Amino acid sequence: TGELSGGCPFNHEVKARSLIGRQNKDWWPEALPVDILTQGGLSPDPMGADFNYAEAFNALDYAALKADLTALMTDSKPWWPADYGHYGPFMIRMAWHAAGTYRTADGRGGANSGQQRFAPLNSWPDNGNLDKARRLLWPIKQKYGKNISWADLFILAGNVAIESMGGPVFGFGGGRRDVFEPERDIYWGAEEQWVAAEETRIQPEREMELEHPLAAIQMGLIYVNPEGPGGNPDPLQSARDIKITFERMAMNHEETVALTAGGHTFGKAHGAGDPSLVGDAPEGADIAMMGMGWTSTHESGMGEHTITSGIEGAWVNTPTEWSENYFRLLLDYEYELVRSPAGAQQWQPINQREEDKAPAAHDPSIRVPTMMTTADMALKVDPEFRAISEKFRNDHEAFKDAFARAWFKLTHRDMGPKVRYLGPEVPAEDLIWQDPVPAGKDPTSAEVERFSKAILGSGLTVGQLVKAAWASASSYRKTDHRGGANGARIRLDPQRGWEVNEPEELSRVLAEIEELRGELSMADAIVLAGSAAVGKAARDAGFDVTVPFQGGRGDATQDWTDAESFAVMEPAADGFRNYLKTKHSVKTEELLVDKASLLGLSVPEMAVLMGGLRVLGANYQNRPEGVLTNRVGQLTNDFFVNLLDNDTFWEVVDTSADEEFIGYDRGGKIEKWRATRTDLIFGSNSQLRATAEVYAEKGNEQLFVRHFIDAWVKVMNADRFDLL
Ligand code: HEB
Repeated sequence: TGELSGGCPFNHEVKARSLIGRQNKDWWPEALPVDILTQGGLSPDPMGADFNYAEAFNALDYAALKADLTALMTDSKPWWPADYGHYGPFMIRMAWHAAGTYRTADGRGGANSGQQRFAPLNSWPDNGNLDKARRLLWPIKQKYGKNISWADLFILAGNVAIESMGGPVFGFGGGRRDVFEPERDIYWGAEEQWVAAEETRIQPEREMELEHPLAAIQMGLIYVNPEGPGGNPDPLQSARDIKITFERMAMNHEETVALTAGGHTFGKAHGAGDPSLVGDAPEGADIAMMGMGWTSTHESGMGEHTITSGIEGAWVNTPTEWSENYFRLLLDYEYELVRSPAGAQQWQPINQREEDKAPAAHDPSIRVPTMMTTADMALKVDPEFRAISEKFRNDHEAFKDAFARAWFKLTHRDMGPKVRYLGPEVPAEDLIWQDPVPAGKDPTSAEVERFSKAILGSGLTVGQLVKAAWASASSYRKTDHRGGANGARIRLDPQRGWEVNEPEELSRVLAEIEELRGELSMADAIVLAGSAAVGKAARDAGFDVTVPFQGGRGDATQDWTDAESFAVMEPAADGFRNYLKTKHSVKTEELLVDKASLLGLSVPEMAVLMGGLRVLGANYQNRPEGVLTNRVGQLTNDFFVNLLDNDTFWEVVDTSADEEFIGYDRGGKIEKWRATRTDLIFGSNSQLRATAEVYAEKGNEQLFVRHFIDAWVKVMNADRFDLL
């Protein structure tokens, strides 16, 4: 498991990597290819596109569900007996690992689609035995059916677990709709092995930085190795890894300490015996195991004999009650390095008092020493973490509040704005990481008409208006539902200063829009300006169309904009504007596909927007690449017609850069066009070419315009959750 057998398909000398890295097919080449049935756009979702999860959730008997979950916590099953008779800690770990894959760089990972049910996450070493936690929830999932998604249930089970052990909880918002297939769009890394000691991703002596967008130290981990970097029990180095990985999870250092300490106030680690007796992870396990894995032949293989991480023992003497004991034991005792029965390195209190020992998980008459992992020791040894730990130790209320809030953030970070939260336990308080936007108001159609006329008469070009609207709306990403045109954060820091947005030109365009907007919000006016320009461009090309506009956006304030958390969203490339900040190890055309994927676009939508934006004049700095038309500013299919013209041949400008190309007329090598990789890929890639051909065909000019407008409106409205 977790190792690729046979020859390595990678040339290690080559730095270039593919966008998505290793996929399930690489790890489990023999897995059933269910995905062949999703070819041709056939959805694997048995609930169908018409299913409205919000409606179903709102019809849920929430109190009854919570009561059932509470009862489950202490209903120990013989096939996987609960430690201390309480499944609470186990459920917290499950919820934490569901949410903890979230990463800020691309918004991917996280709890919002129930991915822990699928490979590779269901089989990651770090998720060991969580298959049982999910299976314990099945009778409840089955009972409440469509009214609660798995994704919501994982997080709610974590909350109920905390509550049932007396811990603090800040709230719960439902609304995570399940998906029915493993994610294919996520880069988990390029390693050939999971949790391989020599392959830890941060190695300061080799001056390696954790590669973006990754947020875990090794393939197969949610964050860091509990035994220390590469298995080296060095708490200071562990602190470094923890800081980086939790920052990538959107957690500052105080939140990181609160979360870890609060989490390890509960439960225990499992390392009762020889880890080589543990069988294959779920995805590679025997069919009779029915989707469960890690079968262990160490004694009974469960209960007191469980092997998960290999570390053994509880952190505190009261593992099923919220308490102050974590910081007390961490800070009051000196610790020595010992080995667990599974051979893992862990830390044990020296001269531990009898009353500070923990009950054995399946026999309360026996008391056993508590332990700390190397990662816990980081909170004691690293000076910055230490100061926070002492603060929390001396102020338990502050710790409680910090844990509750950090847990809420962890588990809701990828749900987007608060309008998406459902249920009776949504906290009233606004939190800055929710990117709050005040409610807007729907403008009258007279106002819409007045502004459209005024802005088109302002002297600004179609390209300028389209670019401003695109810059505003295309910051959206469906992965964590952040960004988008609502709030008009394009006029705030940091977005207004992003290079891709051409700050000086943008500020001139925004000033003009501001002056003319009247009663419209800025957010509405920016979108409407772009849409009016698209409409004009279509009419100038001879098409009688209107571009639908839906107003009602609000304007956010700078105070309620977390500049730091938006900074990571700055595009390193935007193929739609033919913008590339610096050349990447990933091919430029892959960055376009990634951007399209974050926007939730289909192949035809991506193509039609690309081709349309080029001829409208929306290129970064009005660069000539890809503007394959002689009538810039008119919405035509010229891009596709000229791109696929057999009389043109293309040559690279600079072979080493391999980014820019010149298109020559075959008869005489006369320069006709300029283009980038992002442009040429629509002629060179067979699948994109097939789509490009459709839009270049005679008779499809109108179809192209219609599709462009549909895709444009989709992007403009991508973040209008208030309309759903
Ligand atoms: Fe934890 C458990 C590590 C964070 C919560 N953890 C655990 C374990 C380990 C760990 C190794 C054991 C497992 C077994 O079973 O064996 N963590 C860790 C690390 C980190 C963490 C390294 C980073 C620093 N946690 C965390 C957090 C949380 C948690 C943040 C929440 C909030 N955990 C937890 C719990 C548990 C654990 C609750 C218990 C579980 C049971 O009991 O089952």
